[in-house]
Amino acid sequence: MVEAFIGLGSNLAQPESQLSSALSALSKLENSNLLSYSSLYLSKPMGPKDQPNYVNGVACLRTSLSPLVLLAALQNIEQHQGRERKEQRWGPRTLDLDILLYGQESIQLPELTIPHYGMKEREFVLYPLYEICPDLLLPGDVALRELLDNCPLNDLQKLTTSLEIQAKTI
Ligand code: ROI
Repeated sequence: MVEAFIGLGSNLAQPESQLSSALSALSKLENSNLLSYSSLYLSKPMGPKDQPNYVNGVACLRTSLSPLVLLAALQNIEQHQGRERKEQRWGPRTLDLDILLYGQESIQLPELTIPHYGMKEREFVLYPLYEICPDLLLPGDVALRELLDNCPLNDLQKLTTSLEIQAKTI
């Protein structure tokens, strides 16, 4: 079993509900336990500015699914929640689920890069991640705290939405 961190994001079709449903789906994933998840955060769009603000969060999953099987499972949840693959690359989306980290593994495949290529500069990933795992070390012994110290908040706001998805207590 490894601990995988998943980034969640949405800026269409009731983003907070999208993330709540996605967390619920993650809690039911085969061969996996949802260990914890962050608060939801409101963030300014990275990329084109003519799109709604995003709601972002991070979840920690303990899983025995391989990285590619986990990726397929996440894509399945995205599709189920109305994600259209033809959406423009940096455009709005109903639900984005990214594998940020998969244990201490570094993976470079055409369809999957871990650690996620943009995560080290994205406030909407680093701050929620810090909330659930402040002592986290990324592959190469990079401290999350260091990355955070170099990452401006960029108007990131923690939302007060209360989520009621059952995470496994360890
Ligand atoms: N911007 C924010 N704030 N949050 C996201 O999740 C997000 N996802 C994306 C792009 C378009 C890069 N911008 C984003 O895919």
